[in-house]
Amino acid sequence: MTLRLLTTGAPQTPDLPALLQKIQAVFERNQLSNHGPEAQQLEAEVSHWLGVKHTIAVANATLGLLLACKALDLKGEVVLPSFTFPATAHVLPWLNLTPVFIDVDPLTHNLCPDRVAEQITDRTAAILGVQLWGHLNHVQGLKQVAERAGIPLVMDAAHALGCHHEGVAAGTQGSIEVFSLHATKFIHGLEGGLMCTQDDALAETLRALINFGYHQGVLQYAGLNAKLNEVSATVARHNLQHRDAFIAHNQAVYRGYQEQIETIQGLRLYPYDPGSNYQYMVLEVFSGFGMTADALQQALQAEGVLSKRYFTPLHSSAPYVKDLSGSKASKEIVENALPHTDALSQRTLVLPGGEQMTPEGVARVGSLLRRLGSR
Ligand code: T4K
Repeated sequence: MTLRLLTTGAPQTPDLPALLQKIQAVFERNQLSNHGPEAQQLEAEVSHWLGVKHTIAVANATLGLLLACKALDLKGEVVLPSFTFPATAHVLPWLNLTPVFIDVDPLTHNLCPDRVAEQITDRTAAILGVQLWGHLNHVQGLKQVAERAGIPLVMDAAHALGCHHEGVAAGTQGSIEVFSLHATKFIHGLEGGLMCTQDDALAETLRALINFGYHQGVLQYAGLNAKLNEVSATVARHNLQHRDAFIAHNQAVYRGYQEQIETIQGLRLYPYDPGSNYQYMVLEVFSGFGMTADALQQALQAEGVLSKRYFTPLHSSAPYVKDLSGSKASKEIVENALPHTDALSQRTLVLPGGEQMTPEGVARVGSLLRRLGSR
């Protein structure tokens, strides 16, 4: 019997025949881009769902973050975590902004507001927080730190669509928050992103920046082309209709993994809050397991289970060590490693999740982990 390949990041697109009909209608309408009806509907639906005043669809979250920093006209340093996907940081050098990488909390994998407050100086232009794995508990704290310092809070909410904490939804707290609609995400539009803000003026600027800088037909900024096309918007709207089923399924897969993993020495499953979308099945591999995360990834791959290792510590990665040489931030990076970031990047592995995972699939991964751990 051939076993099915299980892959981290497998896209979820239910009810394909219905989706294909909707895509056909896009081509029949003959408006394929330039803020067409699908993009407009997507924005309205997301704003209504999250309770945020403005949602602006964008070509991907990386461009969304870049344009968020541009719209806020930031100058100087930006405080951000080192343990994140490179896109979070990569937008900064494009705008001549200097990243100040700080360590994350080893339990939540996210920024700790008190540590962020310690790093704020008169050069700090903004806080660039991340809702890594859809974790939101630190957002109110970050917002308070930003308000006290009189600087904006940009949230990289790439992982956090549909997540909420104590009644507050992701997308509603930062000056601008940016979600990803990449193929691997909870809700995807092949590629895509969403920029959310409660601020009318920022929303207008963002709308101009994604459209070459045209504001009400007048060229006002050196903008980009970062519009979301109509097919991507259609796919995202289609998937959005299935969001409750996605979350329920993700939750069931997560609980299945919990049962499988709780008795295995040296493994920890990332603890989710109930308001999460439960998208990522994040495993931490400690020395008690008897195998490193790298070795475990290879052993799983040999059995047809494709996991992903996240994240490269950005503070010591080539673009930033080189770009910052000579600056104060760079010296701190060399002199003080970020111990939690370094340790997490050594031990974190994301297991397959999403609609491909049946209870049998979860049991298969669980029994592999038990067998590999007891070697
Ligand atoms: N901020 C954060 C915190 C992020 O995590 C991300 C992206 C961003 C910002 C930027 O968002 P976008 O600009 O992308 O909207 C993947 C995704 O490409 C990336 O979007 C995502 N985060 C990141 C966490 O994961 P990679 O390079 O690690 O994985 P990739 O693209 O090789 O895909 C992972 C696995 O998924 C593959 O091994 C196979 C499977 N896969 C992937 C695709 C694209 C499929 O089965 N089918 C597919 O079509 O970045």
